[in-house]
Formats: sequence, C-alpha cells, structure tokens
Amino acid sequence: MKINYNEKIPNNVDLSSDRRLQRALERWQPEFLNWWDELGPENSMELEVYLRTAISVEKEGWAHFDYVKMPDYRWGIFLTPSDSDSKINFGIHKGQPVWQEVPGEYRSELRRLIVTQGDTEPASVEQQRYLGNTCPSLYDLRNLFQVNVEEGRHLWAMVYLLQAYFGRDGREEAEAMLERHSGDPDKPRILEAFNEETPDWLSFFMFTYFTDRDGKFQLGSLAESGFDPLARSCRFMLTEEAHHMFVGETGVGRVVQRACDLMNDYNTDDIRQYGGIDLPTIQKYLNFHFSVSTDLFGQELSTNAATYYNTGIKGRFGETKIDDDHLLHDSNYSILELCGDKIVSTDVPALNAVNERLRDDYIVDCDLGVRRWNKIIETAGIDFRLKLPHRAFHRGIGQFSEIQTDLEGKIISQAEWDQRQQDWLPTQEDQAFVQSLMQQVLEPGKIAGWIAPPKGKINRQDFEFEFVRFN
Ligand code: BYC
Ligand code: FE
Ligand code: FE
Repeated sequence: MKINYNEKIPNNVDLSSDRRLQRALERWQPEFLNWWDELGPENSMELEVYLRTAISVEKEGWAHFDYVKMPDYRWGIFLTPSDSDSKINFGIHKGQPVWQEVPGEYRSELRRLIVTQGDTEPASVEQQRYLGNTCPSLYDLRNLFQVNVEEGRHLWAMVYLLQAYFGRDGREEAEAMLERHSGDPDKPRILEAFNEETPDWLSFFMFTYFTDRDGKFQLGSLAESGFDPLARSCRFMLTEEAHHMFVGETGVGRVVQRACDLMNDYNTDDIRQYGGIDLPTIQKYLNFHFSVSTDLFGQELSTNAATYYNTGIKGRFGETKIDDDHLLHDSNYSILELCGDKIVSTDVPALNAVNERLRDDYIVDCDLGVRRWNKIIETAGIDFRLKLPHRAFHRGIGQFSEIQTDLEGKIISQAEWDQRQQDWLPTQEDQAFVQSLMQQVLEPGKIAGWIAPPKGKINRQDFEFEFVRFN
C-alpha cells in the first residue's frame, strides 16, 4: 500500500490498473487546478511553503516536510490499509463483511453523504482565500496554506469515491463540486456554515477550532461506515484533521494570551487602544462560530440519520467503543426538546437521536479547549472566563431555530433578542475593529501586535524559521 508518487495523481489505490478511472480523474485534475488558481489562496502561486506531504498511510512517519511551490503540491488519493476480514459494526447488517462496492439499495444515501462531505472541503478553501494577505506571521501563513492544501486533498478523497464507485452520476457530482461556491447566491455550498465569510484571522482560528471539529466528528462517524472505501478514506483524512484543530486551538489561545498580557501591562480592560482584541470580543466570536458549527449536526430528531445508522452507512463517533447492542432498536436517548415555551429534557428513541448524540460528543470536545483558554486567563490573574453558549443559542437548524434564547438558553422574545444580540454576537463595529488590526507581517520571527507568538514548533522548526520563501 505504498504511495506511488511517480504517477500524475499520487495514490495508494493502484490507480494505473483501472485506465477508465484514471482517465476520468486525469480529466478532473486540470479543472481542480483551475479552481485552485481562481478561488484558492490569493497571491500564493509563486510562494515556496514549508509543507507536510503525506508519503505513507502508516501511523508513524506518514508526513514529509519540505518546501513546496504551492500549485505543485501533490494532491493525491490515500486510503488507510484495508483489513481483509473487516465486519460491519452496527445496524441491521452488523457482523456481515464490509462492502467493497456500493450496495444498490443504499446508493443514493451514500452518494448524498459523500457529496455533502466533499462539498465542505473546497468551501473552506474559498472562505479562506484572502487571509494570506493579512497573515500575522510567516508561521501562521504556513499553517493557513497547510490547512488549505489538505482541505484540497480531502476534496480529492471524496471525488475519488464518486468517480470510482458512482459511475456517471459520480462524474457529474465531481464537476458540481467545483461549480458551487461559498456564498454564491445562485449556487451556494450545501451546508450553511460554509457560506459564511472568514474575513479575518480571529474568525479563521475560531473556524478551525469549531468548524473543523465538526469535520472530526462527521469523519469519525463516516470512518465507521460499512462501505469500506469511504471508511478508509475518512480514517486517513482524520490524521490530517488534528493539525487543523491544533491551528484553531493554539490560534485562539495566542489571541487570548496577548489580550491578557496587554491587560496586565497597561492595567486596563480596554486594550483596543493598544491594538489587542479584548476578551469580550473574543467571546462574541466564539458565540458565533460555536452556534453556526452546532447547526452542522442537523435536526435533533432525524429519520435520515436513523436510516444511515440502521443501514450501516454512517455510525456513531467511536462506534466500537460504545457498550450497547449497536442496533438501537429498543433503546432511548435523552435530548433537550422545545416544549411550548420551555426547553426540557426528554427520552426519545436512540435511533432517531443519532445526530443529537454526535452533537453532544462535539460539545464536550469543544469545551476542553475552552478550559485550556481559561487556564491562560487564570494564570494571568484575570477575572474573566470564556464559556460555550447554550446549544439553543442562535440556531438556524433544528427546533431551536424557531426561538431566540440568551447565552444560558433562556427563551427570550424577538424584541429582547433584537435589543441584546449586539452584546452576544460580533457587531459591524467589532468586525471593523478586528479587521483594522489585520496587517500582513512577513519577516521571519516577527509577529503582529494582536497575537502572541506560538510556543510549539512545526516539525522541530522554531517560530523564527523561514516558513515561506518569496521569490
Ligand atoms: N445546513 O434529517 P436532518 C468538514 C438539511 S465538516 C443546511 O437532520 P441529516 C470540514 C438536511 O440536508 C463535516 N441544511 O439531516 C470542516 C435535510 O434536508 P432534506 C461535513 C441542513 O441528513 C472545516 C434536512 O435539513 N461532513 O469536513 O440527518 C473545513 C433535515 O435534516 C443542515 C458532513 O456533514 C445544515 N447545517 O443531517 C473543511 C457529513 N443540516 O433531507 C471541512 C455528511 C441539515 O430535508 N453529512 N440540513 O432535503 C451528513 O451526515 C448529514 O448530511 C448532516 C445533516 C449531518 C449534515
Ligand atoms: Fe477536511
Ligand atoms: Fe480540516
């Protein structure tokens, strides 16, 4: 299962043995590169960036770091090794061998899941297109581009599945991936969070913390799929995903660190005058990105999700580690539900609550990073704590989209919402202020004034390293 880099399209799926598929993908490749040129990172085509490239799919030593000219990045198709006696671990086919081909009766559901997953990948690249122009340091610029090329590769992963297993429909879906665009009024991306703008670096760090984390949980569920090529694709994508969330968590942490340092240096909460992003503004960005990302899990009660689970095409996060019958025909799950003008906890059939369960797992995971950010604030001796808003806050999908709540989840009137939302979500003024700080810094070892330098290294290279070369 070595990765073959001598071919036009690097892969570990023995692509050259399937001429038809190889030709189809080679026809799609220039379209992808055109799209990258038009909607990928602006002003990046000439840069040499210190990037990691996957060279194997083994757990150890899979990544190789070196300077790569951005458009020459080798986007490829990598699946984790197959285990010849893998079994389906949940649903009505539990115990049967995993599928190497798409079962005809589940074809449209599988196609839909793969298309939805695939659509998010280029969407995020489009959302982040202009950020390089305002990078706070070379280190951050490199991290942005690393995330971008890997999201591009994730699109390749899904397009491979579509072209290899879904015939003509799959080829059409592959085309459509490059025709929908983030925020396009006529052909938007499928999920709403991917049509929002990522106009500044605070938004970028929040996005990679909260929205890439949806990726972790969705990919984790798809990695359980009975359709083996999908499961193996997602497993390898997950190894790359960890870095994206690292960029988000440490990014937000460094903005918090800088805010605390300025507060202590000048003995004031009002650090905007010193070019820092104040903690209440960080909280507002957090509220926005958390709520928008929470929508990505779908409805609280979903017959789609029940079908995906029952038929073995999308599992739960960490399915095999859960101690139950993996069928969910007779079990219940407790969810929060809107009941008149109250939010109450009720038991519902577990099969229908698979989306909500995943959202629960996600929220627990989101909170871990918030705690680490609060440690930074606490260590600085500052009396302020960041907090995740209630899951009912500012929702666009699910039952809570019908109501308005405060950050604690108390239902409020539309009038009260209109009056108070400026205290909870970034206002135009907040956004303009954050935008005003976004000045490009390109000298190795230098950093913008609104963010602290990183503590960690990239492949043993210090912050001072020349992560990007300009020719
Ligand atoms: N926006 O039954 P429900 C990533 C629709 S992120 C718009 O709950 P389901 C990444 C829904 O389509 C990971 N529409 O739906 C991160 C349905 O429509 P129909 C992305 C929405 O299917 C950062 C209706 O509402 N991967 O990788 O159970 C950077 C009823 O809803 C939304 C996936 O999402 C929404 N938010 O659940 C780069 C995995 N939510 O049937 C990359 C694949 C729901 O009435 N997708 N609707 O026409 C899925 O598993 C499911 O499609 C969803 C939705 C969980 C998203
Ligand atoms: Fe991705
Ligand atoms: Fe990601």
